[in-house]
Amino acid sequence: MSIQTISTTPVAGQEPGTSGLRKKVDVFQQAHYLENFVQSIFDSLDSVSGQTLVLGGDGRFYNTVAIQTILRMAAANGWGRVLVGQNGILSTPAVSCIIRKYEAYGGIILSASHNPGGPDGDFGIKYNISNGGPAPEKITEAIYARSQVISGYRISDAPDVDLSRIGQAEMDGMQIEVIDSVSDYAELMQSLFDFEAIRSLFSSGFSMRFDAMHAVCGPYATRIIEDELGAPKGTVVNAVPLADFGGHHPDPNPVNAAELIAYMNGADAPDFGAATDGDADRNMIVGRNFVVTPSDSLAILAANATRIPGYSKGIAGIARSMPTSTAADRVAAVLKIPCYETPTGWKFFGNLMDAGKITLCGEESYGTSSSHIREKDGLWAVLFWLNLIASTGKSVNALAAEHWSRYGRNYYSRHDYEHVDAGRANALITALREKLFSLTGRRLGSSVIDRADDFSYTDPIDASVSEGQGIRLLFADGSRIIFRLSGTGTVGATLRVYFDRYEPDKNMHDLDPQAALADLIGIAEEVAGITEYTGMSHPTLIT
Ligand code: VG1
Ligand code: CO
Repeated sequence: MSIQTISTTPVAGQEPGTSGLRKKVDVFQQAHYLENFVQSIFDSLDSVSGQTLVLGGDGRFYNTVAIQTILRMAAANGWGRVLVGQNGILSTPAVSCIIRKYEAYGGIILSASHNPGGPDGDFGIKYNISNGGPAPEKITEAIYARSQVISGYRISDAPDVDLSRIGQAEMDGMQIEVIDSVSDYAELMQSLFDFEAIRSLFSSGFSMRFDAMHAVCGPYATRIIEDELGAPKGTVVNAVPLADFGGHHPDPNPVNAAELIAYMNGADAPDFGAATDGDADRNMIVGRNFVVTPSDSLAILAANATRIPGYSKGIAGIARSMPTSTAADRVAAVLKIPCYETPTGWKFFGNLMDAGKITLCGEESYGTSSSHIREKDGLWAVLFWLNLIASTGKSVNALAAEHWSRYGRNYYSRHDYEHVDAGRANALITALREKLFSLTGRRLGSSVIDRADDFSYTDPIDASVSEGQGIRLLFADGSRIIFRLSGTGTVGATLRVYFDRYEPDKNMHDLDPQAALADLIGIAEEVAGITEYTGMSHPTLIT
């Protein structure tokens, strides 16, 4: 076997977005496309010689091909050891867990997360650093810069490695360990939650449906919820990861997980429902006829954290992404702990966790997690809720209602306008940016804009600055409207408009969120001219 250097030329657009590089599968299939990007990752790191890399993906189409290429390139670039999930399968939280546990140098995750898969779907690749978290902007910017000047990549001509069996292999002096995809993660979950209490809950007849959406959480949820916690077989549905996710969009929100929602609204609904996304880092928590918003989920977990063994000593602080509702801020104020507001994307939480400033964090996009790893963690959130239900004896609905009556309710919704012409979407944001000054102090209906700005974040730990993170309209009564463009899409642009309104009055906690937010929704149209810019009179997705 020999190591070759293949000459190549830069490909435009290899710029990682909110969470890695995501493109259509056929883009990744172009000659040298994947190789260029992987070599750019390796070239952007300090010496990788002899280091350990963790490698796995969510099982989507092209996963198995890409894994073999990356193994050959890792060997040719002098990595000492690669820990790869059996059959190339590792969830995003599992990669984070394994990097930390085995003190690896970093990890590569093959996933386009909640984006659809299959030959006509999306593929993606993200690099995680030694703390287990997504590479910070300093590194993603270096990777992109490198990809724009690359002239060659190194690759071995070794044959494919058999990844179907757990065990060891060797490639050009590099050790390859095929590891069980679930064990390390399952062990970590056991160390955080009261498995005994959850087992008793299930043995007393508590019923649940976990929808793995034909994505990577299936094997994890089956092993932990059915095999270890004793939930009846069949509790986890759509449990076998499929290369095209069964043709669905593996995004656990009420629209894309409609089947679960219908089941939870039906006459025979179980006590508890949950779903996770393509790479198992997102989660949706569902009660009977009721969906917990992710922003509320973060706040409720924070308020109840001391009931959970892994957090019994309390939490140091909370962080939420800027568009996420301010529900968690109210809990932090009562607990007298800090609440940080970061730009969208998990990479901004890592520094705060490494410095011990926060324990829990979350995003409105169905992401919640804690400092047990450095990624969002879908199954962790589900186990947290199960532990909470077991220790309080209360239903999801009751836990949420009690939370609102104590802290008030944040009505919250996100409106997405997908597949917008990129030029038009950028023009909308630019026009808003130009109006910021004149918007401050303006009265719209019964609301007054206290402040209008473009969110900028200075990392409290390393002082790095991230600008242009979303247009914020902050109203005098605490309501907020936020506009930003997605950084994970692969076709045109997606405009996201986020609405957040606080309602302290207990008697007003049963409104339909869209009705409760109607005034703000009208103001967003008036201020931004969404219909005119996008050509759409309604959002394509409301969550
Ligand atoms: C979206 C979400 C963001 C999340 C990101 C990755 O990004 O809004 O909160 O961190 O996806 O999630 P954007 O730029 O499209 O709004 V996942 O589950 O794709 O790793
Ligand atoms: Co995801």
